[in-house]
Amino acid sequence: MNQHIKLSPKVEAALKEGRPVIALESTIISHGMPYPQNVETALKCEAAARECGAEPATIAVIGGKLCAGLTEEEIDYLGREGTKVTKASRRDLPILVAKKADGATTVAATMIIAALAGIKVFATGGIGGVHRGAETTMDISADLEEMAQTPVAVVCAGAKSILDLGLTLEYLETKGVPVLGYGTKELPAFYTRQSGFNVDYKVDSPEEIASFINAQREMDYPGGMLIANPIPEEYAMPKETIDAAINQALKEAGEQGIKGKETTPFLLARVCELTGGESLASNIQLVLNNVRLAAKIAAAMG
Ligand code: PSU
Ligand code: MN
Repeated sequence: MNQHIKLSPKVEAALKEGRPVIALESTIISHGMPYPQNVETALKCEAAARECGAEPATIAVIGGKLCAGLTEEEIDYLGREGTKVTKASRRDLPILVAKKADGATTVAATMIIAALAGIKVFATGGIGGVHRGAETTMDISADLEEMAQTPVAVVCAGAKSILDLGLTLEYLETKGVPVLGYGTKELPAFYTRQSGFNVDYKVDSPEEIASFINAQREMDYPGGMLIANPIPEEYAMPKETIDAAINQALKEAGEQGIKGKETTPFLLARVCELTGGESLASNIQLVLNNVRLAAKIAAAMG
């Protein structure tokens, strides 16, 4: 294995024995949620994966090592340090490795490390995508390019409407990334089950999803898959509440000239503040829901 990869003993054993393993990201811990809910959620995700029969591999860069499987202390450290930890996407990995530094991995960087470790399924909350106004800013998350070239299936709850969901789907289509809706024809919009945009294929069981991923892997060409799993009905938020918070956050980002990698964390934090924590409770539940589905998919892949 790559000299820069470090597997935890549990992840290493599970991979060696061919047991199901799922990847979990760490930008969601340091930049996506406030402390201490970020650490509590990360630990709950690991427990939920195990309950559903998969070993969790929470992924981050620690001391320049590409780690798959973190200790509780490492998760606590990422959560406490929060935005002081480098948000690490594809372009940041070589620098962090060379400097023996720490980084909380985005969907893109988590996919890279998962693929290097031999992990095929990954659960997160929301993916990065094409930002609103990208026709002039060109702000398009590296997550989308990663799904086009790295063989990892990503389970998410759609994308937040801080993004342009229509353009995000167009981009994924161009890049040849299949977008599946679990029990739905419609792309969910993270806090809400509906977005007004359709996915490519509706799927109804973890087994069916597993068969698609296995077929993609058997053909041996690059690229991943996106599985959109709607937030459970009871935790979904009223569209008007969330739209108002997102529009306000976008307006403030524009006024304050927020750019580049700061954009997504800024918008996530403002939406959370503006909805007074209601969105955080929904966020936690949808992540857990995605972890359970990813674990079932990994188990069904055989
Ligand atoms: N969207 C969310 N929660 C998150 C993120 C996005 O609803 O935590 C994080 C993920 O780690 C994602 C990253 O990969 O933000 C995308 O950042 P950017 O747009 O800068 O690529
Ligand atoms: Mn960006």
